[in-house]
Amino acid sequence: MICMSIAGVDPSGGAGMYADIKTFQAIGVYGTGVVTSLTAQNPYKFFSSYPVETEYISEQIDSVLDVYNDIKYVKTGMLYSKDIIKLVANKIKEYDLKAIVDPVMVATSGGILAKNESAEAYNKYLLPKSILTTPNISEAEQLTKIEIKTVEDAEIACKKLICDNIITGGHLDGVNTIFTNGNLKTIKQEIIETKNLHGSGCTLSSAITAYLALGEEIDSAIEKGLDYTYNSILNGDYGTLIAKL
Ligand code: PXL
Repeated sequence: MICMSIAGVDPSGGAGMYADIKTFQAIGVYGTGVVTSLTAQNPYKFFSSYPVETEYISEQIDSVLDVYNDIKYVKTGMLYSKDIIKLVANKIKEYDLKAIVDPVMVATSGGILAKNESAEAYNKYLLPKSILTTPNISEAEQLTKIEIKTVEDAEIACKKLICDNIITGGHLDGVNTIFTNGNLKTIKQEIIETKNLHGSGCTLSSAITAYLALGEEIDSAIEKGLDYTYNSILNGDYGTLIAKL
């Protein structure tokens, strides 16, 4: 099975494209990776980013899908600008792909992963063509304009997001709020005391993508993805853990 990540590169390896590819591989899926932006960063400090021109992102996508035409599932990470979000939405339509969108906006270290225009562009162009989005609370707030302080707020935001979604609950006592196929539910996970969370969002959305590519239904892919990410955080070793299938 093959899937694709369209994301930015974190050269320190914990987040972004490298985290995605490592996660795909650990779960047993071959990963292809289209780069939207380089960054200079480590888990503690974000120095700068260097976005790739949209024409070149387009050429990368076409060159991979030209031969790997059995790719069905695509995960998106750092897309940075409205133009890149729009391009990716168009490619998803053109190639009839199933997209899992991690609408990353700010890195844990404070680095800017998306311009201010991005929330609107996600809502307008990409989320209507996606099968799942995986925002954290702050991203869900920007996408829905709902302030999220409680699980009830998250549930309201969940129903307002444009496609099926999981709002991750790292800042809500570990309560993940999930809306799939018209049903709302929560899954509570234990909070792990660690400073080592860099890339955990990337790991979750790529793990879900890999499980979907392996044929799991959406709810089971989400549960397995949550389990995989929990174990990765516990082991402090994202993506290299062999998944418990
Ligand atoms: O974790 C979100 C994320 C996504 N993509 C890139 C990142 C980060 C966080 O640092 O650097 C490239």
